[in-house]
Amino acid sequence: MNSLALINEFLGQPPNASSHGYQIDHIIEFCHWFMAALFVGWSAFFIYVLIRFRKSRQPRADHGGVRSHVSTHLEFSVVMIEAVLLLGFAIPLWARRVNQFPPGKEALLVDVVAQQFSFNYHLPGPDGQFGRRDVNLVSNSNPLGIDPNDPAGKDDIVTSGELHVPVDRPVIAELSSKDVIHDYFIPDMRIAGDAIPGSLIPIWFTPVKTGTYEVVCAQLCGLGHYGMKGTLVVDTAQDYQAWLKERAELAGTQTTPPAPAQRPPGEPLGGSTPGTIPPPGGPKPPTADAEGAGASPHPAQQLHNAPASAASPTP
Ligand SMILES: [Cu+2]
Repeated sequence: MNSLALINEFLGQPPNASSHGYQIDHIIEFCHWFMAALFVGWSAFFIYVLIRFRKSRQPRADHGGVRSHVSTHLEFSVVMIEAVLLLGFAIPLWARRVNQFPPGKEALLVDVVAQQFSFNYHLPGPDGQFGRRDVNLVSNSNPLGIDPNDPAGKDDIVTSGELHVPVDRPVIAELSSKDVIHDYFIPDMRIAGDAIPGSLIPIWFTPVKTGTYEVVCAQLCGLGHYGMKGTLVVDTAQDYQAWLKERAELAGTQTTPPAPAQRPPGEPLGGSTPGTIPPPGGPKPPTADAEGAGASPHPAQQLHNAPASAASPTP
């Protein structure tokens, strides 16, 4: 489905690649045209008033004011259009996003654990079970703290930076963070969600076009925020299976998952709080390993078993 998207294109919005994105694009496009009409209308009215009520023509102020009801009707129409936009389009679209998750069996489940300054992915592997994650097991070589003694975690896939998903299959991503608040944003998929330490926030989308898309962090999360990017590759079903196989083989040959991304230039060394540089001679900040690992109890397990409606985040 193609839509007239002149303003969206003008604003630099990339083409949509998800099943629900067209609706979002329609709303954004319509709102911009509506605001443009309002801007032109109110500007014309303002200029008319300046001329019509100029001092030379109206030397004495008329305290009776306007007697015509045109402006009242206009204002009522604007309120009606805005109410229709909000109640008829925006709220139903939002409700579908947060309440109507696809069944866990149909969807691809992935845990996204953000950290300064990269996104880690945890996939359950062929058994469909996520291995236990423990904050105390987090280390540079085990960035998600996966318990090596949990049989469910033996076939799990951990990757950083790049995620592959199959086309035309819903993806449920459960977001959490190891350090500060990040935001997992895939502009082409028209989806974003905050990754908050101590919270599990599920989002879902269905990619409809194969390709390589940019993932960015949309919360100012530290000095290296500008470099917090990743890649989402939407594969055909065969390519996705091949990627899974490759990842599984890689996991077999190397006992440790890939190390987290290096700190981008500009970020102070050490596990200090983002954006803060410890004063000279001050106490040493704790290392990143000692902090929360986003290793929430077991992120996706509840999501798999819970009814779809229960998977929505509570405000
Ligand atoms: Cu971030």
